[in-house]
Amino acid sequence: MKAAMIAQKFDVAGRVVTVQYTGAGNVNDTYLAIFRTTFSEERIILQRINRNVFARPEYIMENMRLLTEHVHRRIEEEALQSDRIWQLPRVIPAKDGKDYVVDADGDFWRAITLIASAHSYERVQSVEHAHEAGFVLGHFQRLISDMDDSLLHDTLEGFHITPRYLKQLDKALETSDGQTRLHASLEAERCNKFIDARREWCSVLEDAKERGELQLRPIHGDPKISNIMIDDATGKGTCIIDLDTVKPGLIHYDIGDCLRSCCNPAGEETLDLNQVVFDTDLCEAIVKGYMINARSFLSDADRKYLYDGIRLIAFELGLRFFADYIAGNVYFNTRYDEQNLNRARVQFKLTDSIEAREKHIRAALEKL
Ligand code: GN1
Ligand code: MG
Repeated sequence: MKAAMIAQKFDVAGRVVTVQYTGAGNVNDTYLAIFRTTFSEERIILQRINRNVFARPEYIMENMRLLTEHVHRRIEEEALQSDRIWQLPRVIPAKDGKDYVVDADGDFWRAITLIASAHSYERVQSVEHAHEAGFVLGHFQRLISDMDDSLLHDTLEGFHITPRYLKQLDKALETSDGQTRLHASLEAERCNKFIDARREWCSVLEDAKERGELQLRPIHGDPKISNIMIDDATGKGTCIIDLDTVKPGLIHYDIGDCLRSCCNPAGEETLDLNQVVFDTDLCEAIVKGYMINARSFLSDADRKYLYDGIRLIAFELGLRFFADYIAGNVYFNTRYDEQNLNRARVQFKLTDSIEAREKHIRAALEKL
C-alpha cells in the first residue's frame, strides 16, 4: 500500500505495522500509522495534502514549522500558571531532514505526532464540551497573537472572504453544466434562492474591514468541533489541531466557525434537516469559555459584529458547499454526487435557525 511505503520515509523508530485511513476531514487525506520496535510502539498521523486546494504545500509546512515552534514555546513559558498540560502536535521530519515527502505523483505527505489519550468528536457532546471548545479557541488565539504574521505565507488566498465565494458560484452558474445541476432538483433551486436573498448583506464583515472598523489578527481559520481535542481522563480541552489555515483574519471567522459547528448538535453531515437547530445554550457556553481569554483583546467594534459573524460563517459554508456542488464537486472530498448539496442544505437550515434567534443570541452576547 502506498501510504505504508510513505510512512517508512519519516523519522520514526521501528517498523510500520499498519496504516489506516481515518476518513476524517473534507480536504486532506488522513491516516493513522503504527510503528513498533522490539520494546515499544509509536502512533503518528500521516496526511496527504490536497493540492487542488493548497497550491503550494511546501508553504503549508513552512508555516506549520514556525507556528508549532512558537506555540510550543508559549505553552512552556506559561506551563506553571496553567490548570492543565496544553499540547500541540509536532512536525515529524522525514529521514532526509525535510518536513515532507513528495511521492511519484508529486503529492506532498507530512507526518505529525498523535496527541495520545485525547479525542475529538464530530458532534458536540454536552454543554461542558461546548465550553471547552470556546476555551481552547480563545487560548489558541491568545498564544498566536504575538506571532509575526509577516513570516506566514498566505496558503489559501481569499479564505473566508464571503463575496469571493459568491463570485465563484456565479462563475459556475454561467456554465451549461452549472445550469443543468441547478435545475436538476428543487432543493438546488431553493438553495440558490436562499443565497440570492442574502447577496447584499454577505459583504458585512468585509465592508467593516474596509472601513477600518475591524482589524486583522492571526486566527486559526477552521476551529470546528472535530478539530478540538478533549483529554479522555479529564474531559478538558487539550489542543486545537489542523493548522493549515492559520493566517491573519478576523476573529469573527473563528468564533463564527466554532459556533456554527458546535451549536448544531445534529452535525454537518446529517440527512435529517429537522434535527438541525442552532442551540443557544451551547452558544452561551462556547462564548463564555472563549471570553476567558478573548475579553482582553476584543474591541467594541469586534463585539458589535459578533452576531453577523455567527450568521455569516454558517451561511458562507453553505455557499461554499453549494458552489462546489454546482461546479461538479472539485474542492471538498465527497462520497456521492449530492453530498455537497446536502451539506449546503444543513448550513442554510442552521443559518435560518440563527436568524430566527437573532434577538436571543444578541442578548446572550451582550451579557458576556
Ligand atoms: C474543510 O478539511 P477540513 O475538514 O478540516 C474546510 C473548512 C470547512 C470544513 C467544513 C481548507 O475543513 O473551511 O469549514 O471543511 N477547509 C478548507 O467541515 O477549505
Ligand atoms: Mg481544515
